[in-house]
Amino acid sequence: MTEPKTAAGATPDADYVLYGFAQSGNTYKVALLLETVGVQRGRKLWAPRFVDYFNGETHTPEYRAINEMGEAPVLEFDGRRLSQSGAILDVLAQRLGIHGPADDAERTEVLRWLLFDNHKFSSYTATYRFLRTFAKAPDPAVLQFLRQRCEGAWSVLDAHLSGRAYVLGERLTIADFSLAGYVFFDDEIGVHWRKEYPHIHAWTERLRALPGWQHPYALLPGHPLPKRAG
Ligand SMILES: N[C@@H](CCC(=O)N[C@@H](CS)C(=O)NCC(=O)O)C(=O)O
Repeated sequence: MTEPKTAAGATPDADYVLYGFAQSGNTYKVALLLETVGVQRGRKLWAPRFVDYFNGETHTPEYRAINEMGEAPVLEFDGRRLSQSGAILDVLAQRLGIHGPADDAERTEVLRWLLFDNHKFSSYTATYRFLRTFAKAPDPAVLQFLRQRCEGAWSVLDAHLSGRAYVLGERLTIADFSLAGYVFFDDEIGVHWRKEYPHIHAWTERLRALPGWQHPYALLPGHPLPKRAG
């Protein structure tokens, strides 16, 4: 395994090295879990390794050797590298013994929400927010299509959270961390959770109250955007 290139200030002996960047809500899902569990346990569990996505790093052969899927996040631990935030959250819940499902029924429920998140909630929200915030001249028709898909997914979660503190009920699980990837970029998405999706708003407030909670731009390296190469 090649030596990880850690960002400035990273702890080289951290248990987990997280490849990612501040604008990546998919990276944030994992960072937020590691940070809040670390604060709860009084120990820093992870160090970031900055991925220069906006200068094309995920397309380089070197990065494809790290993750054949060419994506962030990647979690490095015990000499292995794992991609896909849902798989990473599942492994972390098992290894850290926290935020995982308590029985088979909960395991199925967690999986159901991780799949919904990856297929619809985070994926549409991320794509829409990317075009709206970072693309030079987004096609208005594409933006409108994606906005509708987002609103459908946001409505599903909002209805589900009515009368529930967290996705599985009263207990915080990895399903919450997964769905929380992009929700704190509300200004960049152009959504007013409190007015339009009050149950999502209340849930984001609960997450914000977790000891160790930080906004993705504070928790991960790369904000503000690095200069474009060339
Ligand atoms: N389903 C994946 C999505 C990961 C993903 O789309 N990552 C973005 C950054 S947020 C990425 O690295 N994209 C690289 C590319 O598309 O070239 C996960 O949950 O980890």
